[in-house]
Amino acid sequence: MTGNPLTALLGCSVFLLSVALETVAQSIDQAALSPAIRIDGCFQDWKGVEPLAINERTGLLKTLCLADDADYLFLKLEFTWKVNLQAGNRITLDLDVDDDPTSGLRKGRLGVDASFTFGERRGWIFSGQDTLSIQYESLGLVTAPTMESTIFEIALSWPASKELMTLGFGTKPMRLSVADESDGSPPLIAAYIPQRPARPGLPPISLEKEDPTHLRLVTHNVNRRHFNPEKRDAFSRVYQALQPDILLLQEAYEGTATEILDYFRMAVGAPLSGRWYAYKAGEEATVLLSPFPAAAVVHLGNSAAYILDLTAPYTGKLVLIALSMPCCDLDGARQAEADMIMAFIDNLKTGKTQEHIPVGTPIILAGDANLVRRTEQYTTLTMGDIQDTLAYGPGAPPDWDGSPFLDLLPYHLQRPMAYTWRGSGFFPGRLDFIFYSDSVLKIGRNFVFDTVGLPEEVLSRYGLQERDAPDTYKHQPVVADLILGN
Ligand SMILES: [Ca+2]
Ligand SMILES: [Ca+2]
Repeated sequence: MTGNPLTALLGCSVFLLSVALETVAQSIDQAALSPAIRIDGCFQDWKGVEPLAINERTGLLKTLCLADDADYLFLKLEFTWKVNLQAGNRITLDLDVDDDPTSGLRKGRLGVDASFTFGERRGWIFSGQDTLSIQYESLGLVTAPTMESTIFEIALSWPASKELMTLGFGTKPMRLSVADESDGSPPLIAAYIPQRPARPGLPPISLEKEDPTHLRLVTHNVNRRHFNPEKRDAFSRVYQALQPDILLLQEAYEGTATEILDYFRMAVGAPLSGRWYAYKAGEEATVLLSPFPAAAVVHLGNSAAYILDLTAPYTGKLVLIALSMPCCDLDGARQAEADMIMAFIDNLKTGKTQEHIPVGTPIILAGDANLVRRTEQYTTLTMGDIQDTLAYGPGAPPDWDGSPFLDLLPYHLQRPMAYTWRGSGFFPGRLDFIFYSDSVLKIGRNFVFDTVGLPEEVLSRYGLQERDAPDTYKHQPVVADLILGN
């Protein structure tokens, strides 16, 4: 875990637990064949998978591990220093999918049938006399973590490309190479025979809360799409299926809070019946819809804090910080906002703000944190470490027991992935997070909601169409059922 020790401490501990439960019924042999890799930026799942290629000399590349299952080829790449996998590098994967130097582009003893340069986010398929320019979709590429790291895990989908399927990708021995084309260092080269084991332990898919007393929080960056008439049916079906009790939107610029509540009330129907409250705050138009009145709403840059007065059968307060942090290359602004948010929480807990909360009040950060580059922002949001201590104070571990916030790390229901954003150009990424005070709050069912690839039976059970989730927006709804009280 040299790449991201924090992930090991936080979100990945949840992962360890769930893997332990899932794998309990497997025989040792099955477990060895099928390590149940999940593309989540945590690497305990690779335990026992030995590197097939090692570079002991200088240079960026260190080790390459490989694994596979029925659906994916998995790579684990370790580097000597931290990189952004999606920009500013010339790390290139060459695939000889049939281990045949006579098919594809000849490179040493490889006949390269597909090539992909991660830092340029593009590649090529060499098919007969044709060279096809490709982007990540042609390989079904998913990588993690989305932030900078010294270690990454990568999935390629076996059937993503017709050309590679024709060559027998995933059905025969293959050979591959990972090179740093920015220097002349030797590539990591490995031969591999896919085993294609069935992935164990996917439970039956069910969207309902496990208990009616749980409060379902759904967070979703809708980026102005919520009032688009062409999107209305997809939004309606998605939210009728998810039945939110607390709906947190980001970038819901159009409309007042009440207009947005009315829109979702009409679109979604029953779950939003009764008395509901609607608030809108923050430079990036976060909106909170819930049956609870807010004792205070505090602007925190693009983000905002909502301090809710819970009503029967719940008691006390609930602090919800809607994350909508500055995007993309804006590392400095994103860090400043993370600092401001964590300083606000520290001040709120220690009675230094106008608002007051009882000791032990659950605190949740949820939304689009846009963590696509530097890792310090993640450290700030979990550990409470503040970078600009002159402006915001020293900071402190944010949970009531002096521990960090837990990173919930929800997964897709139908695939071993944790990404929450899927668009063109950049690879699918984990941009949306739920961090929370786990010393005083438990979370039940939780997942990243995607309709693509859900079994037909599940789609029809919930009245969904397969394109509904991407037809709302590139960000996916993230769902967490809060277990409040005793
Ligand atoms: Ca993993
Ligand atoms: Ca070949």
